[in-house]
Amino acid sequence: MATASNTKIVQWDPADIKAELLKKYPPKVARKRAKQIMINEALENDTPEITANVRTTPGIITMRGCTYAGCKGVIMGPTRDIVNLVHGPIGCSFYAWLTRRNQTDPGPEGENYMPYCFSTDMQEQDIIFGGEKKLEAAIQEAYDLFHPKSIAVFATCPVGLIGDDIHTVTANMKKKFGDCNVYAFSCEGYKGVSQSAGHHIANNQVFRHIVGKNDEVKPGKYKINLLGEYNIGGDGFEIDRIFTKCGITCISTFSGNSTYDQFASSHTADLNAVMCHRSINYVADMLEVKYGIPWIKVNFIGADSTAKSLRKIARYFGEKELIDQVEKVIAEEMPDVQAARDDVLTRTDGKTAMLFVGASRAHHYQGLFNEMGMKTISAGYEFAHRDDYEGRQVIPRIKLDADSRNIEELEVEADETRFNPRKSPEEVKALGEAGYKFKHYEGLASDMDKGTLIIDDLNQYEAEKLVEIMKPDIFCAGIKEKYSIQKTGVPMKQLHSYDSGGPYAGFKGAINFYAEIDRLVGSRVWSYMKAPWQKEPQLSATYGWE
Ligand code: CFM
Repeated sequence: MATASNTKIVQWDPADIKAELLKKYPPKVARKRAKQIMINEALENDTPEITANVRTTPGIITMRGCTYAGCKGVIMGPTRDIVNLVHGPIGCSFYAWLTRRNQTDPGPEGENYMPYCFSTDMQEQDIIFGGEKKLEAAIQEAYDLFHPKSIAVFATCPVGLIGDDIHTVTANMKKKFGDCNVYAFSCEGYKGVSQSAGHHIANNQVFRHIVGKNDEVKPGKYKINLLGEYNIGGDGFEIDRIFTKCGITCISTFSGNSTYDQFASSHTADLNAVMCHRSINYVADMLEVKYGIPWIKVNFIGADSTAKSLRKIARYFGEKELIDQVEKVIAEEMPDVQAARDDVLTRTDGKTAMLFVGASRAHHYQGLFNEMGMKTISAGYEFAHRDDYEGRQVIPRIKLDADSRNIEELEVEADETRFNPRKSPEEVKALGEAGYKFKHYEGLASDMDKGTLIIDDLNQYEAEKLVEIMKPDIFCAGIKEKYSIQKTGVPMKQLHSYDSGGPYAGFKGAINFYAEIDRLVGSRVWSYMKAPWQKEPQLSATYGWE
């Protein structure tokens, strides 16, 4: 196997780059941003502290989204048989209408409401006189048309501002229908500093209103839930293919390609495999406390990570039959991966990448780039918390601010009849002594090289500066960054929606990714593009404080 090379010599000093990024800011802003730009020491658990999950300074063009996006779009959006009704203006509704490219497979008979955009279409008069009646009518209309098993209501900013009581409306409708679970999410866009608050709100309500509703024991031997996989570009389909081949039964995915019943039955699984730690760790913790299901961190982005995660799942169950089958699957899948890797390595080895996505992916994709011999020289999250950078061991030291306290923490206790520890304390101890980690995420910093730059809540100005100075061979982020980066002459790959590509997860996904990145970093087309003012500057200006 080819190893990632370090042929590219680092020509810049990270401290100089940091100073350059901060130079244009007024002093107060510079001081604040300085705490969110970390020069990595790669000291594993002893990385310097980074400031994260704090408000963006007004005036800065952030890459972040809102709390409603995190709740409706991210966590609940991929579930196909729940009618997801947005209480708010049509713009908010339209925004979360499948723009994330989360796919689903209902089969020929299955219910699928994902292609619809359900909205109360709030108008000025609803803002003035209140929107509860309109919401009630919309829930009734959705029920009459579709008779779904569940209707979820999502609050947008104006709903919180005018004080519509969406929880009472939904509770009344649930009682009225009798055969349809109706509940609401107070996920107004302004509720938190980013999408992250929306994840937490969604986790709480799914746990409160759906998880544990179906005790029926599903067939299958090695039963897991896959948490934090959203089936963007078909990633979840590839992971399911691999699980099926290995003989692993996925009871519920939170929430790619999922159904209401999957959530309702998730407490019957024996292990929670957490892929995106940021968005769903709350459900993992609550399932453990209430039902005794342990959780482990996995990652199915990158063929090597996929193999590692499958082995980790097999080791948990500890049965030879599963361990052997997993090895067989890896041995079957890897030759094609290796051939594709060997092919691209001649062109991609030594090239560099920058990754700025919401959270997990800026970490997970580094392994995939490593497989191509590519180094990540700078990365960061839009909205992750310190533990996603520095590892979960810092959680007790994270200071809660008013914005975090604003988000409800559910008080969960062991279920009186259904709590069942899947592993005895002795078994957990034995696995732990053998180096097996439960309930742990080591974060991004420990996987990045010394001297790399880790930047929280990167903004448009800093992104362009960073690219200008460090000239990566590829920059990965989202649609808001795509064109401004391409204009700097650097190829850009969207890691949220995958442009129109994917899947990139699992073994087949890795092969797809190698091919696409190979083409992108090998193309010089963006560097030929020059705007007239780049060829010939016509105007220049300075800020007042300069
Ligand atoms: Fe988790 Fe995600 Fe991500 Fe995320 Fe997202 Fe996403 Fe993302 Mo866009 S749940 S944190 S809120 S891995 S939508 S599928 S790509 S920002 S890095």
